Amino acid sequence: MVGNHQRIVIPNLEKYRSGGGRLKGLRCVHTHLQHEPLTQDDLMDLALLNLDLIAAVTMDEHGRPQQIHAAHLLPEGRNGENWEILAPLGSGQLDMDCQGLIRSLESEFARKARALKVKRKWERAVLVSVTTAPKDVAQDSMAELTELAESSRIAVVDTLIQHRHRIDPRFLVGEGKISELVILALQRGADLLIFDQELNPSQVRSITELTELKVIDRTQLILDIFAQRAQSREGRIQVELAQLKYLLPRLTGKGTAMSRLTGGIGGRGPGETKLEVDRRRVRDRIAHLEKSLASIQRQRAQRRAKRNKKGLPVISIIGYTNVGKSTLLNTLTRSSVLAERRLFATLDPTSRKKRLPKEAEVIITDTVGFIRQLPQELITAFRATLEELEDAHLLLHVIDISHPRCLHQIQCVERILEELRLERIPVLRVLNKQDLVGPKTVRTLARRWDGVPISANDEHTLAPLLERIESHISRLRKHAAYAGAAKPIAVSA
Ligand SMILES: Nc1nc2c(ncn2[C@@H]2O[C@H](COP(=O)(O)OP(=O)(O)OP(=O)(O)O)[C@@H](O)[C@H]2O)c(=O)[nH]1
Ligand SMILES: [Mg+2]
Repeated sequence: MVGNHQRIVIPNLEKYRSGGGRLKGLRCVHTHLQHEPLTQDDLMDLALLNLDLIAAVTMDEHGRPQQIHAAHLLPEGRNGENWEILAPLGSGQLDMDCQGLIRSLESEFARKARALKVKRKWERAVLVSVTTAPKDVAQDSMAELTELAESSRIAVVDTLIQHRHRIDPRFLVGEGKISELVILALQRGADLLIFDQELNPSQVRSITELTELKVIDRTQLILDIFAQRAQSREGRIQVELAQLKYLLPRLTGKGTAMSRLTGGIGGRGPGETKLEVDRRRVRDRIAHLEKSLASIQRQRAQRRAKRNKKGLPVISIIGYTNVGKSTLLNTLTRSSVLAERRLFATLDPTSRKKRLPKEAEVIITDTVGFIRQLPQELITAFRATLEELEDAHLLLHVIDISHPRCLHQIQCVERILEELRLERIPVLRVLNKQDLVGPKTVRTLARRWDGVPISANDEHTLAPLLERIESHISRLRKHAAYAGAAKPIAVSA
């Protein structure tokens, strides 16, 4: 390598081994012209490249070697430092056992990696947010990213938020932070970086190349959760479509970045082999999936039409993810749809009949939860499922009032309803999980948001909700009879 008096440029080392708790198998020995010991840049190279050792040789005025400054990485941080700088050696004292040192370091790194592996069934990730947003907004978003990761069975070993006035378009994070990230990941046994911000293809590539870690963003994480959750044939097709559409514009490059991106988390997602194919074949696959989806959706439309002919009022439960929609459906209709403390437990809509206390029979449907920045690919893929909401005569907007960010969640749901052009359907706000909040807060919120407080898991709390639903339905029925609305509602029952 040749550099100038300020810096050296390290060539591409991609083909050297890395990962698995091992060092790079390379030592970097270079000269320093001005007697200076190792610089910050040197230490950064050490960390970023995962070098076995970095050494700088200073020299006297005749150009003869004088002192050797060397440093190596530490398997465990010490006093906030991730490397050990060795005491400078004279040029005549170079009898250190380099091989032995590196061997013992490597075995320590490997032992740590093994210990982590035994403990982990889950992948380990460092979450990163690079943002110009205010601190609390960034922290809230990060908290949600953590929930998302955990819902995808990824252990969050650390988080890092960087506030910037300007975002670096190449790496997003500043270069200094990148090396901090690499070291953090190495020490905490993480092999995955998850960014809260959407990354463009070239950012994924450059961060992957620089860090040699798997890099994904929030969108990909959500897609991944959906991929794990999809049960029905329709759901699986929709998710694969969304994944492929997300991937297509990113299929430009080659090399490590791409294979990692397509590998998804733990090799889930569309899978590497399937995606080593070129863009044309991805497009073919998309076309094929769209065709199968269309045929499934025709059947679904027939079912819908049949249901509509029966003329039963349809009540759809909607809301942010994990607020208790499925739990409410279960309690209302005594069914046992999967309800879980995970984001996006429900992907496939479920419908159940229910007879309301006073009279009418209604259909209640449970839907997929909403989330902030719901990836556009998913909205498109799930359009048909979401369109079913158009049939609803009443939307129950379930809100988790025990959630610290519930106001944001409400706003987000209302925005998505607008985007789906559903805002003309009457909405009843249902304030769920009242058991987790003090009675005074419940009263205040019920007044402020004009909602009905309930505990979805406790049947005894549902009477006021049922009353409100009944009065809505009967008002609707009068209105429908009066206005001759297109949507027929059974007057019998
Ligand atoms: N304490 C309490 N917990 C509740 C209540 N309602 C639901 N939960 C819990 O909240 C979690 C999420 O419930 P789900 O019914 O799966 O929520 P969801 O809205 O269907 O979620 P997704 O389908 O993932 O969008 C579960 O662990 C429920 O047990 C409630 O009234 N009180
Ligand atoms: Mg659910």
